[in-house]
Amino acid sequence: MNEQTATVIREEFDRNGFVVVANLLDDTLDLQPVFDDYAALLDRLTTRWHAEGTLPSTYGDLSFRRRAAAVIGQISNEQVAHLDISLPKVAVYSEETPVHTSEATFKLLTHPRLLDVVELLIGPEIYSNPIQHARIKPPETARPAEAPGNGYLEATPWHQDQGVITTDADETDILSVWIAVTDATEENGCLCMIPGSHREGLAPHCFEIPAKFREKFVTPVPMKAGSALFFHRLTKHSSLPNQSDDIRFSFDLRYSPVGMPTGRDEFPGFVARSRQHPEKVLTDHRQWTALWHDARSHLVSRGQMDFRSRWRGVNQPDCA
Ligand SMILES: O=C(O)CCC(=O)C(=O)O
Ligand SMILES: [Fe+2]
Repeated sequence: MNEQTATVIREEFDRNGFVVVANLLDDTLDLQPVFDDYAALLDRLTTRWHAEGTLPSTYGDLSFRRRAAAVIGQISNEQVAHLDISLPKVAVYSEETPVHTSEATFKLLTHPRLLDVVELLIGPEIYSNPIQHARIKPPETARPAEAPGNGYLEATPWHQDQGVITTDADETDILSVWIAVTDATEENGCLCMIPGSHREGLAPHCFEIPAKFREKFVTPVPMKAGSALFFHRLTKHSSLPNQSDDIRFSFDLRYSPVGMPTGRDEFPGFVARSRQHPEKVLTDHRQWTALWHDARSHLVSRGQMDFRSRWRGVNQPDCA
C-alpha cells in the first residue's frame, strides 16, 4: 500500500468512523477457497440432518448458493451455529458444541492485505479477537413465518460493537472488519452506518440503540465481493433485511492490540501480526482449531454459563 492510499484510508476512518477498502481480496485466490470450504461443510451437514430427519431433503442438486438459501432458511438456531467461526454463546457446552474452523477461513483472518489495513488503524501488534462471525443470510422469503428469530440471519438492529463486549475491554481499541464474500447490496441486506457517530460515545442499547441516539444521516454501504469495511467500535451501525432471492455471505472479524482484554474472555484469540515478537504469530490453522477446542473443553468443565448482557437493567427511560 502506498503512503497516499494509507493516508486516505486513515483520514476517512477518522472522519466517518468507517472506511471501505475495495478489492482487498481476490475472487479466485481468496474467496473461492471459502466458498469451497462452506460447500463441503454444507454438504456434510445436510447429509447428516437429512439422515436425522431434521431436513426434508439434502438439496444436493442445487448450487452452493441456492442450497444454502434453501437450507439455512429453515434450520434451527442450534443448527445455524454449525456454520459459524465462533462457538455460540450458550448456557451449557459439550464437546459437540459446534465451531467451524478451517484453513480457508484462517487464511481470511490472517490475510496480509487485510492485516496491512488493520495495522494502519490500530498499530503493528495485532491480536485476532475472538468476537467473529460468518453470516450467511438467506432470503427472507426462504424463512417460514414461524422460524425462530436468529440475529445472524435477519436484519441486524442498530448497535455499536462496543455495546456487545464486556466492560473490561472498554479501553481496548477493537477494530471491526466486515468482509463481503458475496456482493452486499441494499436489496440483500448490506450494512448501514452513521458517519461520525464514533465520536458520540457509547449509547444505551435496549433491543437496539433508541432512535433519539441516532437521529443522523444514515448511509447504506453496498460492497462488492472481496471488499472490506473497517469500522470503529463506537460507530453506530445496523443491516438491512435480505429481500433478494440469493444469500448474503459475509464475515465479521475483530482485531485488537496484543495484550489488551478482548471483551470475550471465554473465547480464544491469537497473535496475527507482531513486529516485537514475530515468533508469537500463529501461522498454522490447526493450532487455531486447537485453541477453540481447548476453550470448549474448558467451558464444558465450567458447567452452567451466564453470558450476561452489559445492558441488563439499563436505564428504563432510555428504553421507553
Ligand atoms: O452482518 C450483519 O448483518 C451485521 C454485522 C455487524 O453488526 C458487525 O459486523 O459488527
Ligand atoms: Fe456490529
